[in-house]
Parts: sequence; structure tokens; C-alpha cells
Amino acid sequence: MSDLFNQDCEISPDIYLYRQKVSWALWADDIKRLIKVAPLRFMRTAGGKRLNISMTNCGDVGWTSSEQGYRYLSRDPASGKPWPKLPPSFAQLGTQIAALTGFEHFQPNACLVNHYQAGQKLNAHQDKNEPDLSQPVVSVSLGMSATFLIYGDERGNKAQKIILNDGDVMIWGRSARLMYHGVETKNTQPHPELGFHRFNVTLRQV
Ligand code: MD3
Ligand code: FE
Repeated sequence: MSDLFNQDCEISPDIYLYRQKVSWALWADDIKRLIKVAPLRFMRTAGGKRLNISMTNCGDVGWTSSEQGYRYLSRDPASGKPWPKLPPSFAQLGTQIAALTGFEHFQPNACLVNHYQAGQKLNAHQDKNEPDLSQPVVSVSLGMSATFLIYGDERGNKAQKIILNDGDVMIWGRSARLMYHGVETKNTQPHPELGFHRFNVTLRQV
């Protein structure tokens, strides 16, 4: 499981990092197809504000934010159609990484795709809209680099910072499942093909 060259490790209790498990090149066709069918969009919050980054989904259910609050929905509200299918390669990576960290029963069926341009950020938040918090979340970084900020159990804590590059995968669960986290891209390095764009794919069981 541990690979010194790739610095694969438990970076903090119940948060695991696997470097260069995939790549933009490997997943580009699936991402491009997805955003043609279910375009990236800036969702709104219950208070009517626009989220900082654009998003879309694939899988059985997709995470949405709107004037009605945060919900997992089986259809894309923009089209009324079911979200595109979860690509088998995404599901396979999720179950493989989960098995490596002791989550043998993880069956990802929800996939949120976030899109960042240089300077865009995701503020500190918890992922707590999933019904079964005993299941982990898997995050796949594609494209330009980003800094993950891990605040721990209070959003006001000093953050642990981790730089994520194309193809890096993080998984967190158990004691880390409800930790506050965020993303910054102000000091980003461009990706040779994608330039100053980043996609983050999160796999969840909902
Ligand atoms: C949780 N997305 O969609 S997970 C999200 O890069 C989201 O777009 C991130 O947060 C993104 O909800 C990827 C980032 C992350 C990093 C460290 C964590 C989540 C964490 C540590 C503990 C718990
Ligand atoms: Fe999150």
C-alpha cells in the first residue's frame, strides 16, 4: 500500500493521499462528454448567492444547491433529465482506493465535478449532506495544482495545507469524515494540456 516514491500516506488521521493514480489525459474524454450533457453551472445558495465555483454531476444522484438548500437529486434541474451515468473507470478507482484504506463496502453512486479557474476558491465547509456518514469520500484532482486546506473540527482552526497535482487522489472517512476543509488556487501551477483549469471529481455513496 505505501509507495515511498509517490509519497502515498495517511497525511493526518483517517485522511489518505495517493499521488498520480490517474490523470487528466486518462479521464478527459469522460469529463468532456459529461459537461456536454450536463453543463457546468454556478449554483445558488438558499440565500440567493452564487457559489464561487461551477459544478455538475454524474451518477444516480447529484449534489445541488438552490434556493431550496442543499439536496441530492436524481435529475439535473437544468434539463429535467437524469444525470449522466457514472463512468465505470470513476467507480472502479473509488472502490479500489476505498479498499486500500479499509472501506470494503464503498459503492460510489454520486459524483460531483467541480471546476476551478486560477484564483477561484472553495471556502471552509463540511460535507454532511450524505445519509451514511460511515462511508468515506474520494476526491480526484485533475489539471492545474490546488492547495487543500484541512481545518479539522472547527472552521476557525489553523489549516494544514496540502498541494494536490494532476491525478492525485485523497480519501477521508471515520474520524475525518466531518472535518472542515477548503480549496485555494491562487498560487497554482498550470497543467501542460489544461492550462489554468482544474477539475475535482468527488465520489460518494448516497
Ligand atoms: C474532507 N471538493 O466538493 S475535497 C466538495 O477540490 C469539495 O473541489 C474539493 O470539498 C475540491 O465538497 C475536494 C477536499 C478535501 C480535502 C481535505 C479534507 C476534503 C476533506 C480533509 C478532511 C475532510
Ligand atoms: Fe467538501
